[in-house]
Amino acid sequence: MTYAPACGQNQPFAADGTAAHQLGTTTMAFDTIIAGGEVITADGRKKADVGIKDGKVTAVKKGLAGGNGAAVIDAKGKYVIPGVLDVHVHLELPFCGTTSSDDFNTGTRAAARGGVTTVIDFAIPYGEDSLEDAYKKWRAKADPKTCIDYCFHMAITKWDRHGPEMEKMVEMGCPTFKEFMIYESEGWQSDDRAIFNALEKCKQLGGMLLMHAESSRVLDELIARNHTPEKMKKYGAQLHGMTRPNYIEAEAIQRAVKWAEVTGGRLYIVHMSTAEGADIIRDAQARGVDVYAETCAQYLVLDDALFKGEDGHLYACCPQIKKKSDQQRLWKGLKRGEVCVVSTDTCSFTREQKAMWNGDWTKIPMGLPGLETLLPIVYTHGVLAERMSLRQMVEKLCTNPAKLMGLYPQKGTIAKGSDADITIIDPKKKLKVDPATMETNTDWSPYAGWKLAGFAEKTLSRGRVIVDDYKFCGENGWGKWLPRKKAGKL
Ligand code: DUC
Ligand code: ZN
Ligand code: ZN
Repeated sequence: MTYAPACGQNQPFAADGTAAHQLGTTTMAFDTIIAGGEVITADGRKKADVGIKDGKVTAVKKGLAGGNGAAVIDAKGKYVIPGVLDVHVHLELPFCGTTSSDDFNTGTRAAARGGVTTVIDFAIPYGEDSLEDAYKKWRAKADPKTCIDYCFHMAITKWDRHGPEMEKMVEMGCPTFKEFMIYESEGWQSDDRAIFNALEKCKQLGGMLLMHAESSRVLDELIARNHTPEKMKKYGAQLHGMTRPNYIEAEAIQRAVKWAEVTGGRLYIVHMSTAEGADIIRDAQARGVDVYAETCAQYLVLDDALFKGEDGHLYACCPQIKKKSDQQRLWKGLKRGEVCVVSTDTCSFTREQKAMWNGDWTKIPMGLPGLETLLPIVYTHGVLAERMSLRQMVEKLCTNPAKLMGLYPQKGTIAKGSDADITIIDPKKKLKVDPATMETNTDWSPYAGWKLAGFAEKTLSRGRVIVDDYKFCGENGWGKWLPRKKAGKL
């Protein structure tokens, strides 16, 4: 018997997620078999079937037989890849005087449609909040709504208050921390003392420090020099790029790398956007510094000419999109390895929210939607454009993020014992990006009108089909909190 489970049908699950065979008396070897596809992992590619039981992968080999009611998904001619991990998202984030428009529901529906099966958000303490307060607030926002598995990095915004809590947070399942070198006005900024101390502590605890690296004092000076009515009239949103030359990121990365080098603490540079940054990371890794770098899809395919357009302000994110030469260097870094993860920094705002800028670039809510288009962009502009192999794509989107964030091999691969988080893509089928038909809660997309291959034809989360025929069919609250023990290494 061969059939593909359709949206809301043939799902071997009861409403509470219990597998059907646990409810009835029939014993099945598998709940679901993904048959006849090409399975791609970071180790290579092979034609194989994938057998799934109780939400776990239990076999990866040719010729798995169905029977006893196992659902069979026909994957002939398709790529079967591990579900993508987007380890850098901001859902429902109070930021820039508003709140990002994708919440844990719309954001994770969009994620599923883009083949993403795990997200890691950032729990950020506000006011006098402790890390534990932030953790509880973020759990309260996420738990009822999230459609795929998830966890948080803990943002340290006041070293003296939050540093002593780091050990407890690791015990509570959060071994990755974040510091921001900018955002003084949001109350999030960390100075060198906080960075040095947090890296030392990460070393003791088996944790990792994620760093938003931009050099704040010089950045503030450049903003102040340009913040005049004449300049704003003349340059509009271009000032966003003009006030953040590449050295703003490069100097900050250099400094953070130095503190990692002398403390031995593991450092992960988030959303690296510059060629200079990639050079610094490569040199540091060659010296043996325990440092990793991610970039985001937008830095690989968009460039700062966009700020000149009428809608230029929509593209403001932080750090801002740079030049084509930076894109080329980041692609090269991905191929060679000094850039090891692609994420999105999803922080969506609607046109109405972006309009808050009213001609002043310092008031633009900064961020872009991205979860729904991450895999299609990396597949289309990376693999199909021959900038990386399929195997490398899986490494950067699935395996490396799972390893570094302490989720491997539960996530990030297709192997016996791993969660059955699986994305099936048709190698050739292209869809046109159209905000009107997307799950993401924005009325625009940086990629509107682009034709992209690599959208999820099907997405499975712990064995359950949550996207079928490119449409979301999961449910709110299906996503599980993922406690972790330690950060990992590559
Ligand atoms: N950058 C953004 O563009 N948005 C959210 C936070 C950040 O660092
Ligand atoms: Zn950031
Ligand atoms: Zn971010």
